Amino acid sequence: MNPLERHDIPGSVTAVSAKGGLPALRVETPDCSALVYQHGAHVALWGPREGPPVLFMSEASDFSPDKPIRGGVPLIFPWFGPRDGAPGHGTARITAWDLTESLLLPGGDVRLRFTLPEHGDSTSVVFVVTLGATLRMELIVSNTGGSPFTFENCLHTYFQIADIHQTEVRGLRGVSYTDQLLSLTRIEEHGAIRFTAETDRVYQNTTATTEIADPVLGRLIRVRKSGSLSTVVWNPWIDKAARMPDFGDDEYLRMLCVESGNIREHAITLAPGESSTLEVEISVSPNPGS
Ligand code: TA6
Repeated sequence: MNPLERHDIPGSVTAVSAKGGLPALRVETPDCSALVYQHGAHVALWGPREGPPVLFMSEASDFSPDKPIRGGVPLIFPWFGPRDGAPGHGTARITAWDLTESLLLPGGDVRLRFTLPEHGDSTSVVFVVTLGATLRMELIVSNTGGSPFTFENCLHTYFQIADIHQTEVRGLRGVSYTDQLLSLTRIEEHGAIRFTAETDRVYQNTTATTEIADPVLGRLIRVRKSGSLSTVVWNPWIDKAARMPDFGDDEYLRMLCVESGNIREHAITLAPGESSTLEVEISVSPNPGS
């Protein structure tokens, strides 16, 4: 019995046994096709019904209960990055979330609501995803305990592109970043970001909407966010791609992460009873010139 079956909506939402036998929901709306796993409440596929997906998924990704899925939108909580003796990028993305609601909205969009099961701290964590012509995601953390709670969060989104050499990221001009490879801080971005090597940058104190210009696919992917002061831009390039067992050696050519969250100095501290919402909306427009 698929634990998600009771949330089926005929013609729109179908519980399936997806890769690795993991329970997932296949979603079809008038404007999009999507696949959302219970594991990590992970949006693994989203894009227009015709044409290339907007989210990237590695052909080599693991689909097992104790591993993160390499692609789509990993939900990063309650910490970002490595931590001694604990899973990198936190535990939320390797936990099976509870699906509490599936809703067919007027106009045909589908809304899914997941909650993170008991996870050893005094917070409630809810993920709401609305699937349609745009992909809208909200990660809502509430402090249900009696003392302050500090955490990092991030929607670690993998985008599909045609050729990293011809792709650029716009919108971060003037924003300073930390280069994770050089651990240099406060380098100011002077214009559009282009890629010629491994790129791992944490842009801080920015609420900017970013755009990924893909002239080969002739599309502009727009990433609008709220409740976020950090944007991470990452491409593993050749050597790191080769070191990642769940990632094809040449897949760096066809993917790019633009991640939205609150990390490092922008970690969030909630007082008892307080909540915070990280929201990201992804949209795509044709842009032959890009
Ligand atoms: O967001 C960039 C980053 O922190 C990179 O340093 C790289 O490690 C990437 O996340 C992927 O992390 P993962 O734990 O999913 O392999």
